[in-house]
Parts: sequence; C-alpha cells; structure tokens
Amino acid sequence: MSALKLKLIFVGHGRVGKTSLINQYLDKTFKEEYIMTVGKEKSLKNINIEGKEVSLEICDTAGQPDYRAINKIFMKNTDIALIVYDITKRESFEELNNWIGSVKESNTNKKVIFGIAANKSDLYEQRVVKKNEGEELAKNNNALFFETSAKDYDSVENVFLTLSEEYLKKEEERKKEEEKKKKKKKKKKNEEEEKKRELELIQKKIDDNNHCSSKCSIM
Ligand SMILES: Nc1nc2c(ncn2[C@@H]2O[C@H](COP(=O)(O)OP(=O)(O)OP(=O)(O)O)[C@@H](O)[C@H]2O)c(=O)[nH]1
Ligand SMILES: [Mg+2]
Repeated sequence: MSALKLKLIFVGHGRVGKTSLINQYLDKTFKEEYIMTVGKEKSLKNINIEGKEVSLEICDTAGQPDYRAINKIFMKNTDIALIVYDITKRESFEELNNWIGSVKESNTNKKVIFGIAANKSDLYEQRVVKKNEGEELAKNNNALFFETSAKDYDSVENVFLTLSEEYLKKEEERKKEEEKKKKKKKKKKNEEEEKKRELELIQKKIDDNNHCSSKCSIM
C-alpha cells in the first residue's frame, strides 16, 4: 500500500525558530547561529502512525518581511500548518492571527489542521507571552497548542507526531461521515424505487380492472 502524503508547512515571524525545529526533528541537531531562510525549503520524512505509512513533506518558509509575499504560493494544498511564535517576542505572538488567515485564504476548499508552537521554552526567564495566552488563542482557532524548545528533541518530535495523528483522525471521521451520507442516499433511492414499483403494480391492477370491465360491458 502506498504511503499517505501529507504536506506540513511551518510559518511565523522571522527568527522564531521554524528552521531550528525542523532541523532538530530531521537531524537531531541545534545551531545557535541564525541563518535566515530565503524562499522555501522542502524536506521529506517517512513515519509510521498506528501501522499507517505516512510520507511527510515538510515545508519551511521565510518569516522575514522581505520574503513573505511568496509564502502564499507555498501555502497552497497544505494539510497541516504549524504557526510558530517565540515566547520572548510579543510581536511574533501578535502576528499569529494574520498567519492563520493567510493559510486559510490559500486553502479555501481544504480542511487544514492547525497547530501553534510557543517556541524557545528553554528561555523561560525571558518569557513575555504567558502560556495561557497561547492556549487561549489556539482554542479560539481550533488549533492544537504546543510548547517547544528547538534544543529539545522530545518536545519537537511530539509536535510532528500529534499533528499527523490528528490529521489521520479527522480524515477517518470525514470518511465515516461520507460513508454514512452515501448509505443514507442509497437507502432513500431504494425506498423511492420500491414506492415506484408499488405504484406501478397498483396502476397495473387498475388498468386490468378497467380492461376487464370494458370487455364485460361489451359482452
Ligand atoms: N534558545 C533557543 N534558541 C532558539 C530556539 N529555536 C531557535 N533558536 C535560535 O533562534 C534563532 C532563529 O532560529 P531560526 O530557526 O533560524 O528561525 P526562523 O524562524 O527559521 O527564522 P526565518 O528563517 O528568518 O524565518 C537562531 O539563532 C536559533 O539558534 C529555541 O528553542 N531556543
Ligand atoms: Mg528559517
């Protein structure tokens, strides 16, 4: 059976740690130096979720204002969007709604799973955005909330797994719902056909009666 392909896009303000989170997940490495992302970078990773093969296409995007215009093109056909902010930079948190709006605009006919990552949790002494502010915003946007540190593999792996699991769960629910609708439609069609057959039988009886009575009256 071929693997299910999922496109996971990382968006958010510049320097919040998008690339670092991806590097930690893919290579278990963390670099202190900042190398700004320009445009988009794509990586592939195969994972197994409850026996299902999933091929994750991970798209890193640029957060710096000069490179943002092009992001909307990359946001198309996204299955999962992770919006990242830095707990030590309030402006990165205040932009979250804009990022969510942009992803929604670019995916009008698709159900996208949203996640919000409050990154740099290791810098808790410099925290300016409270955890409950992030949780509240996630709740209001039907998004899953994570606290992450790109320095810590476990917190990072959990994000990728949970979001992929959530996608599969929602997909399963959608399939069940579609199956239900199909069954209901089929049942309705069968009932209508049954009714039609009954009516045809009644009509045939009436016609036979009419035929007989007209014959009888001639005789
Ligand atoms: N302490 C700490 N530093 C982090 C963390 N994540 C990223 N950084 C640092 O923050 C800086 C920016 O990280 P990047 O991953 O390049 O940020 P980005 O969001 O990809 O930035 P753009 O590509 O410009 O959009 C780098 O110097 C990283 O080392 C983290 O969880 N904790
Ligand atoms: Mg980057």
